[in-house]
Amino acid sequence: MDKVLLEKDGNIAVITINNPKALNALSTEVLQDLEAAVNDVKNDDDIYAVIVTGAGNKSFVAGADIAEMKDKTVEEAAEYGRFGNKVFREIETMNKPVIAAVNGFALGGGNELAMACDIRLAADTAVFGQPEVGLGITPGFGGTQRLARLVPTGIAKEILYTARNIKAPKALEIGLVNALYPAEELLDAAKKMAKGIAKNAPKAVAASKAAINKGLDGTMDEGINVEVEEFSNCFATEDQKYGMDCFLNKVKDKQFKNK
Ligand code: DAK
Repeated sequence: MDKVLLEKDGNIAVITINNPKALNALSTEVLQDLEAAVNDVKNDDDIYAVIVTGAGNKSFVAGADIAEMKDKTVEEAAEYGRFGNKVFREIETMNKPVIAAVNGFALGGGNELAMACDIRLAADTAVFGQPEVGLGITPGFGGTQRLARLVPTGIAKEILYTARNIKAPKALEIGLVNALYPAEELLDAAKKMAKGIAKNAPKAVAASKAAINKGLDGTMDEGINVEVEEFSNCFATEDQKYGMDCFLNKVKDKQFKNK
């Protein structure tokens, strides 16, 4: 696994896309390594929050690998699209929060990867876009679906149809990213947020993520039912008893156990 680096620091994992010669483009090999890293952190009970970023200081991910894609048949393109979507869906539905630290170009599959994460923080030099129609294709790793859910539909359509890149301040203005930082401060800011999240009960954070995601796919009534289920299931955890005991006994320095 050298196309994706996995680093663990306490309860935080950092996944770094490492294909710098192609500005971290998502070749099949990169996607395979990304899936392995995602499975590793997903199954590690000591990891409470995950950061995804790109190697180097120029690019988060410059998209799917155009050189690899160019000569694909319809069937091969469908297989590539299904695999990329499977990996991104694993990130989106993972039982822990994922922060994208967008350190540069987030184009096509790069923007789609960032959108599969729960939260996007970006360098103030980052560039976002879905350039696919300029290459004769549609987005293929969930871009038509996630962008239209994240930003107003008309803005999503403008970005997709014009294939024009947008700069970080515009991405912030439309709500595509949560916050901007000077490039050299981005990873530390992402780690600070991840550590802040990791101080809370991991199972409650995971349940909140599941409730939000499942709820967004259905009606309000269905969403409320999901929330009731996720909320009540928390009462089967040790961390719920512990968290409430800490409050009642005025304990400030909590150490949840993910149990
Ligand atoms: N794929 C492959 N190589 C890439 C690449 C990419 N996406 N992006 C950059 N590179 C390579 C360049 O070819 C160049 O390689 P060498 O010439 O050095 O060998 C090297 O990275 C450095 O790039 P540049 O020389 O172009 O660097 P610049 O600073 O001048 O420009 C740039 C940076 C990010 C503006 C430019 O590289 C660029 O425009 N890159 C392409 C961005 C792009 O169009 N991305 C979207 C890709 S399409 C689907 C599945 C998935 C998808 C669609 C359908 N199905 C199966 C249905 C997803 C599609 C996409 O993501």
